[in-house]
Amino acid sequence: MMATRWFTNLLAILLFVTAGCSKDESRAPVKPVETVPASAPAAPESSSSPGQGVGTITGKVIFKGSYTPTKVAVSKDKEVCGDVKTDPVLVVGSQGEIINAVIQISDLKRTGGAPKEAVLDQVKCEYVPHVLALPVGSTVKIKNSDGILHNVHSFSEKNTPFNRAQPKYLKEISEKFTKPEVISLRCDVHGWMSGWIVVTDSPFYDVTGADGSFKMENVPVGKYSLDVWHETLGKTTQSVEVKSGEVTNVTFEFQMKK
Ligand SMILES: [Cu+2]
Repeated sequence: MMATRWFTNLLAILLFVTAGCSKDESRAPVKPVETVPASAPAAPESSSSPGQGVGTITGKVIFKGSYTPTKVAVSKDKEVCGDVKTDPVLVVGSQGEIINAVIQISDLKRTGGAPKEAVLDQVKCEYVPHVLALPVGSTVKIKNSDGILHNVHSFSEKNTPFNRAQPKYLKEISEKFTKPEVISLRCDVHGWMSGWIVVTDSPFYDVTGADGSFKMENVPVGKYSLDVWHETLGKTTQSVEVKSGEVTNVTFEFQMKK
């Protein structure tokens, strides 16, 4: 009889302890995901050999001529998207500054360094940023801050294309890019939404800001081809020479293609 009671007590203690454990596990705090801001400047992943010396390349991308941006009427989800959009395919500042041009040194190839984890958001039915440049092997977390249905549709040849619906409850989807390529993004729900992901194998690249400027630091001394790409204006190249401890300034000028 004593043995039976002892066994019953033991069983009760075991049940109590087990219940306590599972309760604790369910309360385990969820660690927040850390992301790198999409606007983080390109890190100099290719280090120069000791004593070789490094320099800086700065510059601007400028539009010559007059340009009036195109307005696009919003046809649905106006409560989130607004009534009208400025078409982001070409945005020119008051002094001709071109935003969202991608600059890279085309004859230096990436030899190492960690890929990035970048963020591409959808805000008021626009891709933010409109142009995202990142190194080969990087992952992009595509967010939907709008709380309405978007559809992220990529157009690429070297990287596997994807076409993913992103309803309001799907806050984040993740895609990895393994080949250098310029990739177009569209939303099948909102026809005016367009964006670009530029995957580069160059260790030195940048995207122009609102003032049309770019900057690359710690570039090993040497002569290089500097490429610029813009989604509407096309591509062009200039030769640059980087000298130790000096800043090389470059200006790219574009005109509307005829
Ligand atoms: Cu959309």
